[in-house]
Amino acid sequence: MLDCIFCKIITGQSPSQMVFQDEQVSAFRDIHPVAPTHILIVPNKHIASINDLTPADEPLVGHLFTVARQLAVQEGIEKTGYRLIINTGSHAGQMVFHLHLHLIGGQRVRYPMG
Ligand code: DGP
Repeated sequence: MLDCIFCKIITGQSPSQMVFQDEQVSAFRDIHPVAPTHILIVPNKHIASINDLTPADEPLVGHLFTVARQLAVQEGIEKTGYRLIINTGSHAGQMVFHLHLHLIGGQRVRYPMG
């Protein structure tokens, strides 16, 4: 997607603090962190939201979660705990319409974010 900021980050056209990338997903630090660890894990292919997933995406969605777990270990927060959030649509406050998993931790998290 030409006008998608996350697509530009994934391809390196826009800067980010990338912490992980493979053929399926990318993970980079949120520009407005709400906790010491705030990482966004995104599919490399453009999927606007959970509403746009198909059964064919199930392995990709599973991979998003195992990468989140791996990054929690890398950040040293797997034992203290962390929150995973996926906002979908306007009532949930989704601002960027490229599916992303927020990985938030490193301090006691408050509701709803951080
Ligand atoms: P959401 O409300 O779930 O759509 O959250 C989108 C998040 O994306 C928000 O926490 C801020 C973050 N974000 C928006 N633009 C950029 C950007 O250009 N770079 C980075 N690293 N994060 C961004």
